[in-house]
Amino acid sequence: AAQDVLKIGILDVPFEKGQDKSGVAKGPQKLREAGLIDKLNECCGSLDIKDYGEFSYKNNCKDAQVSNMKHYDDVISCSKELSDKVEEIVRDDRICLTLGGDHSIGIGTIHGHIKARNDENIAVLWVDAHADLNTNQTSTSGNAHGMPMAFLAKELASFWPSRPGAEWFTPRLSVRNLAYIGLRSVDPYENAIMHNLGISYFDMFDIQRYGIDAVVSAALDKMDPHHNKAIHVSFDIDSLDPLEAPSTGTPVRGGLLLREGIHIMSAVYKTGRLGAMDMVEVNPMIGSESDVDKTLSAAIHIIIAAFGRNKREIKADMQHILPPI
Ligand code: EXY
Ligand code: MN
Ligand code: MN
Ligand code: MN
Repeated sequence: AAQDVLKIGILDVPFEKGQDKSGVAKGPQKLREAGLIDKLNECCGSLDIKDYGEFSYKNNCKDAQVSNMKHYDDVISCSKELSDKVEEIVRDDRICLTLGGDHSIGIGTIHGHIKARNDENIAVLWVDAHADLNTNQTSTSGNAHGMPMAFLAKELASFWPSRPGAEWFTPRLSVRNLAYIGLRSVDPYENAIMHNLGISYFDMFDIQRYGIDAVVSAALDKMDPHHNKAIHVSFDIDSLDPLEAPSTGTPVRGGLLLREGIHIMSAVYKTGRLGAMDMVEVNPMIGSESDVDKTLSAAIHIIIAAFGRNKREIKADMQHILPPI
């Protein structure tokens, strides 16, 4: 059950070297300027928010590289320190809210979360238009933000014969504890891996057919059949339709409505087991001013849903101001 006072830790991760477009590193600052923390406090009842500020890392493996993975050295150095930071926040008994940054930061946040709680105790809900399941050998772009799930997965460890500079890293996430929602742009190798390993996913077809409420409960059942794990939600804003969230680097049409994104996070909140959440790929340098405002506001709506904003509270407020019958 949800606690009375939710303890949250917020961390900004302005990392953008997992892809080619500049601007996504400005996501965290713009989310704050758009009023994220005030809105959390206004809309989510009593919260205990600790601000961990802006994360930074030192590149301690400048010579490390693997083929076809751009800025491998930065991705590895950032992931190492980020995983320690997220571990610390979770051990502080706070729900860790990480503001990205591109999606390659999921390597560090999920690894850190697992270090804090152990492999079998965490389930990952990856909300995304993309599966982010490429290895450096299957990627057609060489962009690390298309690879974090493949990097983390136990079952794919043998596809990464060497990971120089990543001796600290053990792939500990089993794909049995993973579910996707929102997929609509999956590369052929990613598709083969998903089917070979039997990964649970709910694509736009499923959402259209069954509705978001049924899809999110099916996803929660699949990744956590006994309903006892801490849930890590990695929310890529490009899961939303570009009409709802245009300011992102790899938009794909035909996506989630904002209302559906909110519903996913409300359902996760209601489990009482949200352990960490990433909000990634918000790029305030893409699109017009109104595109950017729309995207920031969508991301904030989704985050406040994760921390308990819901319709019922709005109804309760309304009863206050309506004249008695
Ligand atoms: N699958 C493509 C690639 O690997 O390059 C596109 C990946 C986009 C990843 C975005 C952030 O979710
Ligand atoms: Mn580099
Ligand atoms: Mn992604
Ligand atoms: Mn994506």
